Amino acid sequence: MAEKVIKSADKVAEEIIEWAEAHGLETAFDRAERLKPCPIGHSGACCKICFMGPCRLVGQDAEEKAVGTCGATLPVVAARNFLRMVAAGTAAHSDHARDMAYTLLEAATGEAPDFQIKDVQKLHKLADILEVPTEGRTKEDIARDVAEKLITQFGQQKGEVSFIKRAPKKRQEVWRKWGIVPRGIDREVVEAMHRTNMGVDQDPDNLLMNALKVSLADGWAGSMISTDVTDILFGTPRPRRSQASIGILKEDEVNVVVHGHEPSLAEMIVEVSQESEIIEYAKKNGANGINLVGMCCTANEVLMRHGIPTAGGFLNQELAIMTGLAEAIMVDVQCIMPAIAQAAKKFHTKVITTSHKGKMIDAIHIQYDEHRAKEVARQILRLAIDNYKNRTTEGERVHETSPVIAGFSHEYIDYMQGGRFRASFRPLNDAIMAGRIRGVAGIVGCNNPRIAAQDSVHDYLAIEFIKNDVLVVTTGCGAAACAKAGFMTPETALEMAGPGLREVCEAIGIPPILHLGACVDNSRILTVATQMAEEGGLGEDIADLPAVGIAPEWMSEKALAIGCYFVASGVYTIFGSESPVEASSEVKRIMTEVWEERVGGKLEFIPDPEEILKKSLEHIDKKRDALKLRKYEPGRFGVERKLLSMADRRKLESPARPHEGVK
Ligand code: MSK
Repeated sequence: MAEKVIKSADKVAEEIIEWAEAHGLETAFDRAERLKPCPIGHSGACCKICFMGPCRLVGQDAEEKAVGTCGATLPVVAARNFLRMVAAGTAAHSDHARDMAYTLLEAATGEAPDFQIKDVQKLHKLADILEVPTEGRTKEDIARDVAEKLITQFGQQKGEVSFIKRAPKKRQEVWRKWGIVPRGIDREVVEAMHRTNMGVDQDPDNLLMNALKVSLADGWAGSMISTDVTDILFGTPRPRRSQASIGILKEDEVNVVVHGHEPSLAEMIVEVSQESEIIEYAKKNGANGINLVGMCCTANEVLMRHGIPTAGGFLNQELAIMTGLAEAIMVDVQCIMPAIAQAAKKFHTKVITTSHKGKMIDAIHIQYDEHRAKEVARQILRLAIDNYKNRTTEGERVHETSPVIAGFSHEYIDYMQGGRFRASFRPLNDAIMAGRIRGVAGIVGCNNPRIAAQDSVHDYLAIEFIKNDVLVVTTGCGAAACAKAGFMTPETALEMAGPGLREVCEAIGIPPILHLGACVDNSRILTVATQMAEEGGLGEDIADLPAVGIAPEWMSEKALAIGCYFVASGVYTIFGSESPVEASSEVKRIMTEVWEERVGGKLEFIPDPEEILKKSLEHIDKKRDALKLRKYEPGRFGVERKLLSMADRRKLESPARPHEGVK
C-alpha cells in the first residue's frame, strides 16, 4: 500500500484536506500536484518580455551559448526576471502603504471620521524623523503634516527617501557607496520596469544591484511607512493572548473571516462587531454572537492589536470555507486565491471583495470607502448574519486550537527588557555577548504547497533554532505556522528552548519565538536589528550581528522583495525551495559572492531544511567569532547584567502605563 503523504503539519488543516479529498473537493495542494511547474520558467530561463519570444534559453552550455532572439544571454534573462519580481513585491507592499498614508491624512482632516489617531507617542516619533514641528500643535495638525510628508515619499524624484536615515550610519554609507539609496518609492519601481523592458539594461550585475535598490524602497520606505502609520492609527501592538487554528470557527456564532493585508476595514469590522445593535441582530437571527477570525496577514494585524484569533496563513483560506462554518470571508488585497470563490460555491460562505484593485468572479463586491468605513463594515456584518440561516451540516468541523501570544512590536521588545523608564536593548545584546543567546533568526514568509508539508519547514527551523539558543522573530505566514503549532507561549521556552535562551525567556516572561506581525512588518525586524547594532557590543552595523533571515516556504514576489532588502541591509538570507534563477550560475554567483562583498549580505536558495539550519548556525557562529564574542557552548555562559523580570518592572512603575504586558 502506498505511504500516506501528509500535506500539512497543521493537524486541523490536514484533517480538512483529507476530508476534501474524500469528498472530491479540490484544494491548492491537489492543483500543485497536478500542475507541474514549467522547468524553464521555474529556473528563470524563459524570457517573455517582448513578443519575439517567449525565448527559452535551454540546452547544453546554455549559460555560455544560449541567447534569445534579441541576443539576450541567460544571465541577463534570469536577472531581468528576478528584478521584475522584486519590483512587483515592492509595489505591492508600497501601494498598501500609500493607502495607509492617505487614511492617516483623512483621519487628520476629518474626512475619514471613523478613524482616530491612537498612538500619539509614535506620531511624535515619526514627526521628529520627518522634521515636522510638534510644539503647541494638535495631534491632527501634526498627523496631517506627517501624512503629507509620507505621501511625498512615493513620488519623490530626487534625493533619498527619508527613512534611510533610520538605518545605522555605517549601513547608510554602504548604500551610498554603491548608489542604491532609493530616491522615491514609485520612481524605483518604474525604473526597474523600464530597465527590464526589451533592450535596456543588459548587464546582470547592474540589474541585480537595481534589485537591491528597489527592495530598499520597500523595506526602508514602503513597508516601514505602512507599519508606522498602522501603529499610529490603530495602536502599537503589545502582547496579547489568543488562539490559532481553523478550529477557532464556532458552531453557534456567525463566523466572519477577515483576509488579506490592509487592516483599515478589518479594524472597523472589529469595532462594529462589538456594537449592541449588531450583536442583537445576530441573536435575532439565531446565533449566539459574532466570531471574528483572521486569515493571512490581516489576521496578524488584528491578532497583534485586538487578540482576534487567527485561522492561519495563506494555504488555510480554502480550508476554512470547507468547515462549512464561515458565513463570510471578507478580502481586500494580496495573497487571496481566486479558488476561494469556487470553494465557496459548494458551501454557504459568501466571499466579499472590498477593494477596486482586487475583484473576483463569483464574489460579492462591497466597495470599501474610508469616508464611511463603519457603514461599510456594518453592511458586511449584516450580510454575514443574514447568511447564518443558510448554514448546513456540510463540511469538516474540527475544533482544536493552540494558544498564542502575539504582539511584539519593536517598541514592546525595547520595553520588555527594561520597563518604561529603562527601556533598552542592552539586556538582549548582553545575553548574546555572554553566549546565553547564540544569535537571532528571522523566520518569515509564506506557505507554498510545492514545499514539503505546509508549515513543516517553518516549524522544524523554529524549534531547532530555539533548541540551539537562537532567539526567533517571525512574521507573516511563518508566524501563523508557529502559532498554530503552539510554539508561541512562554511555556514553550521551558519545554523546548536551550538552557541559555530559556533563562532569558523566563526572566523576561516572553516566548522564545516572537510574533512581530504581518509580512509588511518585516520592517520591525529592521528596526530591531538597527537598535541592536546601535546599542553597542555587537558591532556597528546590521551586517555585524550574529543573525540570519529565512523564508523557508516562500511563494510571493513580496517575499523576494523582503529577502533582497534583508540582504541589502547586510543579512545572510536563505530561501527554501529551488531558486528562481537556478538556470544561471552567474546570477547565483552575483547574489552570493558579489553581493556579500559589497553589502555584507547574500541570498541563497536551499531546498534542504537541515542544510538551512546548518548554514545558519555556522553563519551565526562566524559572526560571533568576528565580534570576538565568547564561543557559544550550550549551558555555559559568561556574566551579563541582571535582566529585569516582569515583577521587577512592575515594582518600578505605576499601574497606569501604556504597555502593561500580556492581556
Ligand atoms: S500573507 S506574502 S503568503 S507571508 Fe502576508 Fe503569507 Fe507570504 Fe502572503
